[in-house]
Amino acid sequence: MTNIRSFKNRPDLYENFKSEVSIQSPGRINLIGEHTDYNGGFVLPSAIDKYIYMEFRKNDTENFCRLYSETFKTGFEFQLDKDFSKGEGWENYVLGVVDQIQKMGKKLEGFECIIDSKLPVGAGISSSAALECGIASGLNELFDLGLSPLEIVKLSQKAENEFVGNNCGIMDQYSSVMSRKDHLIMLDCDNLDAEYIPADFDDCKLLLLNTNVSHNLADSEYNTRREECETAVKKIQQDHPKVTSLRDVDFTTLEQYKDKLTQTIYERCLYVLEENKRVLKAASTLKAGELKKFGELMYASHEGLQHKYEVSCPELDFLVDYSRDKDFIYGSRMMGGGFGGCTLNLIEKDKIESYVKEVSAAYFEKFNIKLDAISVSPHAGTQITKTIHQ
Ligand code: GAF
Repeated sequence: MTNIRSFKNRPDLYENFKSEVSIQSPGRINLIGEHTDYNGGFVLPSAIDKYIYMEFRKNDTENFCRLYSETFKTGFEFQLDKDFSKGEGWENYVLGVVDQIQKMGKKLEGFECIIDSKLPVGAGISSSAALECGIASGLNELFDLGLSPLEIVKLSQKAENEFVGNNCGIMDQYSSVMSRKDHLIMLDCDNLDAEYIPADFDDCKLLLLNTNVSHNLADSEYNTRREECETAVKKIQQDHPKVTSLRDVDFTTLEQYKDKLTQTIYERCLYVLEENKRVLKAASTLKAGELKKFGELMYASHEGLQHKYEVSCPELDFLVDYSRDKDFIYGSRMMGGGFGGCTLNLIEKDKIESYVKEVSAAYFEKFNIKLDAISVSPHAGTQITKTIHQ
């Protein structure tokens, strides 16, 4: 028997809600360092000023929980004391987090939650991590669970790996929770050392162009890429037992294994090694204010993702190619897992309006799909905006 009952269209739940804890949980951007997190490598992300808003309250029951998404007009109910079966879509991100919290031995009671998301789904700005981390942060506050921010990050990632079944790395959850306003996080995903770099883009801004496509091979191909990298690590480990991830492999060693790996797996690894090098370089160009050099690294990252890692798609490639001869765009690349979602563009502020008009028309003519433009800035991670503990 399933423990979950889904329902639709209950605006009354939203209208009469007396909240005890309010959370805003942000999406994220990643300037460079894609598919490196689960390889123990480097990333350069930040939360953005676009959020999922959540309201929580206790309901004086031991086990009854009810959540409603004002955005999707769908909701579901479940019991804490029963085994969780899987739900549909967004329900699983919530259930996965509740499951992890209970597995940590933390005591929850019945609660209700209303969700209002301003993050587009499938755009590669990690609405799923925002939902997981927001639920974990809200329950932490409501029930005084004593979870640290890093515990929230880790349990949310675990929820996605173990309950949802996406073998994601830690970047999205880390940036959703740990970001600081106007800073990028130079994160070493091997040991979680983080350096906060001021995000000073001078006359430029970060512009997301949402392809509004999300090809359905994204999840399966993501897990395949991860397996390909792990296959290479296992091979190399036979002679080098200290190697635990591609982070421990240098270019010379990889070359020695070229004939022992398939051409595809070799290319995947080469991309990861090159991307890690690019992230380190990108961080130093940013600190030196060399934005044009930074932009070149973004283009190089896209090339690698397109040809060696093969996670791009025609819509993303079109947008990156379209920007190439525009001297007011310093860099452009696909962002996130790939196969759809957004490109991230470093563009001169005063050219944004006219460029968006031009590229939207060209994109529509080519694919018959509307392009969405979202201007973003690095912002703080998950915030508690109201709490019973104040
Ligand atoms: C997705 C994953 F969730 C991240 O962990 C990361 O691997 C990213 O794709 C690619 O860089 O957003």
